[in-house]
Amino acid sequence: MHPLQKKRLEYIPQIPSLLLKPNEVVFTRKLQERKGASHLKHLFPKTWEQRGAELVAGNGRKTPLRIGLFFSGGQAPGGHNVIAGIWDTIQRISTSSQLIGFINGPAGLIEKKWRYLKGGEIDEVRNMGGFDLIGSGRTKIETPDQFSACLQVCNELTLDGLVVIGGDDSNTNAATLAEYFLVNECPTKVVGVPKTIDGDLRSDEIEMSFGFDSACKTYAEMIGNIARDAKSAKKYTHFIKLMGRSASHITLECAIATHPNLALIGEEGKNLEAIVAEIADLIETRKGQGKEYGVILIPEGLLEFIPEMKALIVELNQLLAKGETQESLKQKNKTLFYSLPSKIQAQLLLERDSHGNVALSQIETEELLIELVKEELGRRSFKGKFSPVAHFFGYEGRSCYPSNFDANYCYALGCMAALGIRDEMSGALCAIQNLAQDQEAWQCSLVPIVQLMQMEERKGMQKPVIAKALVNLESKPFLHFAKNRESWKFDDEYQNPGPMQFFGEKEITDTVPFTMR
Ligand code: FBP
Repeated sequence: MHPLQKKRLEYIPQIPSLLLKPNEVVFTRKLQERKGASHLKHLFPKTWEQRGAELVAGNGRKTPLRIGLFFSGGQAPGGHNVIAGIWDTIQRISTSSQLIGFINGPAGLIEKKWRYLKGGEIDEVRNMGGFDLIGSGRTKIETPDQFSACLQVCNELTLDGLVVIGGDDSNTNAATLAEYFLVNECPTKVVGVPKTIDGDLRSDEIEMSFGFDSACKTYAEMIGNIARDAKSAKKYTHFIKLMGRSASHITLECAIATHPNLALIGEEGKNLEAIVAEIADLIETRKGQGKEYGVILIPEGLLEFIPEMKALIVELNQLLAKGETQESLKQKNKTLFYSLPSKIQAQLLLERDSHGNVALSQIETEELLIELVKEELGRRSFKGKFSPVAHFFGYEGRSCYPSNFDANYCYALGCMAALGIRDEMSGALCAIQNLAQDQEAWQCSLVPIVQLMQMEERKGMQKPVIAKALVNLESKPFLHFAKNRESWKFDDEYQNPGPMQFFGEKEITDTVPFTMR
């Protein structure tokens, strides 16, 4: 075993001491009024009324628990620590407690594919990246048969609780399952854990989804290296697409960490022409300074924010959901579609996932921009050298070692999920406030998922879903970025954060994301 792997396995996550004494704490409902859209009340009659809960001192129940869990959606560093946190907590409550892992995501629950998870194998994945202990999947639980299969499996396995470790779509699944179980008098409680490197599962109470910190640190290291290489070789303009399905949080975080020459933030809503002109201007001006190189960050979700591309994607989604083709597009969208390079056309038509999302990670936006910028420079009779290199950083950041922050955060989330189930909370998401502070200041609560939901069009129909948190253009991190980006364009203030650190000075090992501070 690699010595680093050995060292990481031995790392003890730092969490609020309260969470280590499950018998001395309880989740208690908060007194404040419930929040959330009242038009969802009829869809969630049982869970809509529920208020959030906070962890306070009290006598916790000591009876053994049987908990099932699954990972859902894309990998995010720290997932295994959620499992470790659940396991350790239920063992601290009673050594007769049992943990069941459903295999390959929600499909494992529907198809009754599961196995007991035991201490020994959990010890082997503590502080490790990936979801390989039980796998993950993107199946949406939506048909009446799927709901009734889930209920039957939870009843047969006599589960006290089910933990859904997932992002916005997966926790939408958690909310609908919780409601269905309550309506049908199934005793299994459903608790969610906020996972996604995209960082878009956020609210006033959910300061961050797990995995974002580790993924951004991995990408920032790579961007920093490329920037240094660009400045040394002085011959390439690097177009780097960064994962993060819709929101541009990852790009913003990495931009603040590395100071690229340009970082596009989808939420600014620029049209394609303006984006291409901005890049061409950058290249021309830098050429004037003798700098025929550069680094440009592109968020994976950019296309969905470009007004004309968004209209095209929305119409395509509707047509594909009805089994129709691009030939039925309205004229304006059709003209745009056929004006795109054929590779991009094919990528726009790729199969949607079971939640109706377009496969943005597969669309080569970086290549599209390179092509359009080449054309634009041609129109401007640009005389300099433009040698673009395209990169996509995505999967490399999803299963890396979790940072100390994610290792700690995930272990704490796992402890909370187990306690939430013991205290019979359902349809709630684990949330920790004050994450940027020392662990003893962390405040642990459960947020009703329905509070985070709204109606959106999916696969051509209005569906209740958790609203994705986009980059707030009024927020401190964005304003910091906006204030500095002009000088980053031309002054090459590249930062090189280097590899994520686990040992040594706390100010290097235990940093939290810039966009969370
Ligand atoms: P989740 O929202 O499920 O966490 O997934 C995030 C993500 O990594 C996105 O950033 C990306 O667009 C997508 O998954 C890629 O999905 P896939 O693994 O199916 O290619």
